[in-house]
Amino acid sequence: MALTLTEKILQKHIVKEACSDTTFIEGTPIERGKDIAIRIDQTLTQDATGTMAYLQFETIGIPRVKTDLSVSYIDHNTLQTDYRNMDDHQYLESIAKKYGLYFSRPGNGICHQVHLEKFGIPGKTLLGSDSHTPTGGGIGMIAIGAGGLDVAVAMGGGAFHLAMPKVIGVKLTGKLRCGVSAKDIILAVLEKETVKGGVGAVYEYFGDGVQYLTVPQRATITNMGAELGATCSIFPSDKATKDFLTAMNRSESWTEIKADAGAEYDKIVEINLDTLVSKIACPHSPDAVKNIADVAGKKVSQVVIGSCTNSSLDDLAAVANIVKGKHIAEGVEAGIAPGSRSTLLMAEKAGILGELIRAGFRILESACGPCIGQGFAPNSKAVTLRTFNRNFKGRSGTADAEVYLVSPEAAAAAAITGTITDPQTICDNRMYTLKSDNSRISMLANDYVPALASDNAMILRPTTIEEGSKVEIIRGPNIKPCPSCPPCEDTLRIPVLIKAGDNVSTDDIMPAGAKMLPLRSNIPEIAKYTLERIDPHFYENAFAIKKAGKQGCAVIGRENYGQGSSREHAALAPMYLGVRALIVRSFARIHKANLVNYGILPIQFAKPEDYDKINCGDEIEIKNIFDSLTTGKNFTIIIHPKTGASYTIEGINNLDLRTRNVLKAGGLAAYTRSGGQ
Ligand code: MIC
Ligand code: SF4
Repeated sequence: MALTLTEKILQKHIVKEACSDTTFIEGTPIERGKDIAIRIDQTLTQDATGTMAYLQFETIGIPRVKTDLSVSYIDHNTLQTDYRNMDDHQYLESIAKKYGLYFSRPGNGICHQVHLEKFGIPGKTLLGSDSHTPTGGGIGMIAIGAGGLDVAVAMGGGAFHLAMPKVIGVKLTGKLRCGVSAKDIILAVLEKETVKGGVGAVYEYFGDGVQYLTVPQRATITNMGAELGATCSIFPSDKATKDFLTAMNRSESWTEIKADAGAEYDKIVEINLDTLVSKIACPHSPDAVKNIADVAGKKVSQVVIGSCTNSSLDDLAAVANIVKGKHIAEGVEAGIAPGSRSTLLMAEKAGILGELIRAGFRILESACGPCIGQGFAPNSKAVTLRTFNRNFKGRSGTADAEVYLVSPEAAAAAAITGTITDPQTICDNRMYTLKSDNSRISMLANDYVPALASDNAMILRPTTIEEGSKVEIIRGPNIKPCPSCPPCEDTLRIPVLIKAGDNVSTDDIMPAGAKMLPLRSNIPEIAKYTLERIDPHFYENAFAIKKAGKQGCAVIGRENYGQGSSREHAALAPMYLGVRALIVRSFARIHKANLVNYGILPIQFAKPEDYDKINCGDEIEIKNIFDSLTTGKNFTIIIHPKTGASYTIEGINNLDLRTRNVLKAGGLAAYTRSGGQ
């Protein structure tokens, strides 16, 4: 039977013993929506989610990670305004040495960019405690973002559980024109599919147009599959993949993988690259996409190039081409953060870095930086153009800034003109044509590249078990144990403290940025900022209920609740404050899994209009919870309004058996301790 690439890789990784249904037959499509468990070959963590992940991993009590390869990256918390960030770095380094992980030192680059360059292998599975882990799909991996606890379980050899996703085919035809780039492809997909179009789906790219895209370009596209809400996105592994791996001195990692001829997709989205134009995502959502020509002329005060989406050598070269011989326009501040140390070295060697400095770019560290609100915040009411993947309100560090997401070419064009400019109008100027592929610059076929690309001096290799056994874990005073979840109860009667709208992001639930990131290892402290963007009094109200020894509280949301980051702090902190149930119209995938891991009931309204009836301050009573979790029956919820008569609504119980058992056990840690798989 003809299989999609996604099915082929997932089938090879099914762990039958861990699935509730063990009837999979190799070569036959797995029923969509069916709960599956897969073996994880590689894991990655970054420092902002890593400390919690490793605190959990330590409790598993094994001497060494059980994956083929696990990497701990330092790339998020590099501002270091006091001891706390570096304390975290030291904790993570000592953990890596004790348990046999690779350790990518601060300065080595952004996890996704480095993983692509140094570790990604076509056909393998990768689980990462960061929502942009699907970047690895650019090299033909099934690469999935998850909460730290799920990654800890995978490092301990446990399977990763997910519902078999739908496979949406994206057919690319033709070739990108000058000035149009990979970023425009994914923005075009977002324009069609929206930020919730990908929930429960994998986007698989195919078609004649694929061959002309380099791996870094493909990775830009798979990276932003996270913004579609997708489980992951994937490209086949072909000649371009081989060229990339060869340039990285890793040709032995290459294998060809592709979908079978005649593979059937659940749906097909078509993008014709011959006619695609430059796009822009407008404030404050990655799917608020327009043709850049429609907003051209708007004055810009800031431009930032970088992030795991667009910080490869390809991207830097594209920028250098456009700014060559010119300067950053007066009134604009421009910054650029190369994605990795290798990229920086290669850009230096090719003369690209010098060109950027000459043009007036401020060179930022190879790290997440401004993408997560760590420095380079825009001015008040700024119009800032960024090559990043998210433009949620306030994420830049400036609440009233207007953040637009664009390609490196469009960012460069705005940097020199001072206004939003369609790069197609100025794209004939190419100096750094490392290899001409008609549309874009490629890092391939450059004899200086492999030597620099294989410089691994800033990656510590795994220790032996014997070496590891002698390592003492370094724990700074800000690293506090992960709080445990309350036991599951049969009846909950709890007040609604927040009623939120659509697309609440994890940035809204638990903000990031320079002030918050040092608190990532300290839940009682970080909990003080929970949901503050929606209700500044949430912490004190929830904490008062907790202190009074009551059962806790509930939060109501609409569509796509919890979109964005994988940070489990957005579930852990609410759990710590006593949130026991979330009732919404729909959830984002990773956040829903994190809620379950921390014992919070994720319930969906059976009738969407019931959302309109509930108000803040009403009490909800959820009855017979054990029965619902045992049998899979829907939840019965009695609403006791502040005024007026009580009424009953139904909550959908679409949780698979294992998820229900995790909730019954009071969260994943308790479930795992009790022997659950
Ligand atoms: C993000 O882009 O929001 C982050 C910061 O990388 C997060 C992880 C985190 O919150 O630490 C993500 O995408 O998962
Ligand atoms: Fe870092 Fe931004 Fe990428 Fe998140 S999206 S991993 S903060 S660069």
